[in-house]
Amino acid sequence: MSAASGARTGSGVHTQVAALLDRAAERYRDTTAGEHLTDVRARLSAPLRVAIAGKVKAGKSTLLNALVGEQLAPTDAGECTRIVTWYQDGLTYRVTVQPHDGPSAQVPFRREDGHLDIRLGEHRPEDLERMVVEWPSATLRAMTLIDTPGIASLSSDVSARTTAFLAPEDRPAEADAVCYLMRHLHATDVRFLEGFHDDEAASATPMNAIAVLSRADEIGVGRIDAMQTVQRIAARYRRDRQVRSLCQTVLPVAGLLAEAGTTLRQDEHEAITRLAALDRQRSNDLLLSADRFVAPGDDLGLDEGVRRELLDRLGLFGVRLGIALVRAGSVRSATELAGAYVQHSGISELRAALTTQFRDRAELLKARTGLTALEQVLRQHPTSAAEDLAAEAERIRASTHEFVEARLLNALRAGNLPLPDTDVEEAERLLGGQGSAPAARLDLPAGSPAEQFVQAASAAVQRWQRRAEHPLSSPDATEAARQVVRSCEGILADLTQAPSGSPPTGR
Ligand SMILES: Nc1nc2c(ncn2[C@@H]2O[C@H](COP(=O)(O)OP(=O)(O)OP(=O)(O)O)[C@@H](O)[C@H]2O)c(=O)[nH]1
Ligand SMILES: [Mg+2]
Repeated sequence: MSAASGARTGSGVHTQVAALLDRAAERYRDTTAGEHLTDVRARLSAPLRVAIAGKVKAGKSTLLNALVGEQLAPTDAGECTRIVTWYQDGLTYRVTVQPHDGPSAQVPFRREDGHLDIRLGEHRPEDLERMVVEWPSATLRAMTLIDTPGIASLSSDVSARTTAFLAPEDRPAEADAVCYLMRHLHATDVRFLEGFHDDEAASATPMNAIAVLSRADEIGVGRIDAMQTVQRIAARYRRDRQVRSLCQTVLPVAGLLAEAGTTLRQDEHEAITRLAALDRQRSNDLLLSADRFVAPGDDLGLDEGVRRELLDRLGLFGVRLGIALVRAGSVRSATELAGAYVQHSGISELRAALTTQFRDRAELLKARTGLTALEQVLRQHPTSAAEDLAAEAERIRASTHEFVEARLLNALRAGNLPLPDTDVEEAERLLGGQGSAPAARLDLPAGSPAEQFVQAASAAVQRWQRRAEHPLSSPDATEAARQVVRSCEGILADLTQAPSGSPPTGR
């Protein structure tokens, strides 16, 4: 990693919070608060925790499977869908259940047709606080994914379990960030997103949330241009003030298509090819609805069971898309068809957003969770011996530039600063709103020569310096401009510390 890659943005605050938590754990040694602080400290070195949340049947588990590239999370109506389940990287394959009361226990599991089949035995889902699936996986090495039961469901105790997990009242949230799935934007979705925000300065912060318009292929009623329609809807949400103040971005994703793409089998490609060979009139009739597609009939060369399975795996849109691609000669093998499904699904864009918005700022997000946890302990177990810790926590929040950037981004997104729209857009970018890497901040292609980065950063410093000194600017706008200058100077400092000629890499 070059000096330009993150000395300033990530590790500064992380190191400070780690040192503070060490001191706090020592101060509270031999107490339950001390034990808790030791756990909180350990979280700083573990992968970022991203929860996947949303209403019942929003497509959470399917999306998780698509991200991991394996069918780990159950997508049927089985009892396991009612348990908060952690999927984390491990040295070996192991499934453990953690009851609310009592010791954790390993449970047996097996792979069946690619699915992970977990046997709970005598454990009842409602008695379990969580289930942990350890699975060696590159995706999970970068971030632990937490599948949560659907909220606002008929079964209110299941909803309550998820809400208590994501936004607990008496302890810090277990997840550092959330990927929230919604099929349309409803009031309950808005309430949920508001609830997840941490209590920092009592203002909602969109930094730790990404919204996904899920089951995107269904929004355009399965039409072949469904994904374009849904792209337009997502773009509209992204411009919406309320949505912008609640999450980083809104992306449409057809998780089912992505899951099928990452796990497509040869026989599925063959079935699509056979359907593509049908007379057009015949196939159009067949694909009018899901019911028609699986209706009994044997003149297709594909029996009913196969069609039903194909529909489960691809949805009507996926079947139509596959047939169109095969007919157009755009795909000639199972691998090419799999690639096309992945590409159409929007999962790559989501992955990129998870990387720039969450993974690249994992240290800041984790530091924030750590600080919130510490502040809670200090409030719940006040002691005069810990007063300096509270002061230090406050100092880190108030003056560490990463936190200042986060607060400013938040205010900009909420429309709370009197700046023209074009300035808001540029300020957001320079503060890391599109990703914290220098390329994202300066809007340059990632591989650009170092001089170009220096030039762009210097020009931005000058531009925002002038804004900060403008006599007619309001005090808030002046302060915001000063902080943007600080961010740009930080980028410059990192750049000039980098070995000469080396292009800046991601933070
Ligand atoms: N067409 C289509 N169907 C999907 C998509 N994602 C999920 N589904 C289907 O929707 C149903 C629910 O999917 P899940 O992934 O289990 O949804 P969930 O949000 O985890 O559901 P709960 O955990 O029960 O709340 C399944 O039948 C999936 O096949 C998608 O992108 N497109
Ligand atoms: Mg589920």
